[in-house]
This record gives sequence, C-alpha cells and structure tokens, in this order.
Amino acid sequence: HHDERTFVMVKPDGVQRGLIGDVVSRLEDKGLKMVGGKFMQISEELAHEHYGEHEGKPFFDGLVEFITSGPVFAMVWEGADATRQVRRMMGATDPQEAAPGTIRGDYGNDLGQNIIHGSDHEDPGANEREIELFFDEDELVDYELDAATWVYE
Ligand code: YYY
Ligand code: MG
Repeated sequence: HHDERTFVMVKPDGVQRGLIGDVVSRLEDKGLKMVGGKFMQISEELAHEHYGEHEGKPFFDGLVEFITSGPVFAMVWEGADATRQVRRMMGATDPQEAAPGTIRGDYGNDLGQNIIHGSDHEDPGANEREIELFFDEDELVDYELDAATWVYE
C-alpha cells in the first residue's frame, strides 16, 4: 500500500532562503504525492501544540520563537512508508550531522535552523496528529497520481 500520509513543512529559514521549490521537487522526484499544501504563518498557540513534546526543554522557547518568526509552507505528502522515507530525505536533526544529499545536510548549518520539519516515524500517530493540527479534511485532495504506475510495481 502506498497511501501513508505524512506532514512536512518548510520552516521560516527555508522559505526565506527560497528552498520551497527545491524541497517540493525532491519529494516529487521521489515519487511521493502532494495531497495538501498551504503557505501560512504559525501562531504562538499552534507552535506550542505542534512542538508540545518539547515543552520544558531548554531549546523550547527559541524553537517557538523561530517557527513563528516568518511564514512556513505546510504540506501533506502520501506514499509507501512516506513518514520514514521523508525523514530519510531530511537527514539528521542537526544539519552538521546530516549526511550530504539530504535536505538538512545540503542546506543547513545550525541546529535551530534546519530548513524542514517532517513527522517523526518513531512516534506512532505523529503523522496523523500533525496533519489534523494543520489541515481540515476538505483541504486535502483525493486524486490518482498517474506517475504512480511507474513508481510502484
Ligand atoms: O524531529 P526533528 O525536527 O528532527 O527534531 P526534534 O528532536 O523533534 O526537535 C524539534 C526541533 O527543535 C529541531 O528540528 C530543531 C530544534 N532543536 C533545537 O533547536 N535544539 C535541540 N537541542 C534539539 C532540537
Ligand atoms: Mg521531531
């Protein structure tokens, strides 16, 4: 089955650096299917909900400040094992450790400004939770991607 959905977001640094198109291209090139996307500004409240698991950690306040500091491009992508595949394409959390060829490895330098968010594949249900937090059901589009015939056996 290739209908797993995952939440992906180009963070404010990625938007400011003009990397929305590149991130989208990489995911398209992989054969994943975009089913939702919106350019938006994250509120303080949404930031707290989205990063709730990190509340109380030393980097939390800075993280909220950063993620609300400018527009983001929030997306939902679908495909086989999509959550884990996107995490692999993102690379490690710290761009200094992320392998070359990954999004964070190719573009990031400092831990706080690491270009992209993707749902954690090691946290079951995180993908669905984040999709629901950012998107209404009617903002997600159900359609067939013709190329899927040539992506999946
Ligand atoms: O899921 P991922 O984004 O790879 O990392 P998390 O451990 O969930 O942390 C969320 C976010 O917080 C991370 O992308 C950068 C930032 N952060 C930080 O600024 N300093 C840390 N020590 C850990 C994480
Ligand atoms: Mg995380």
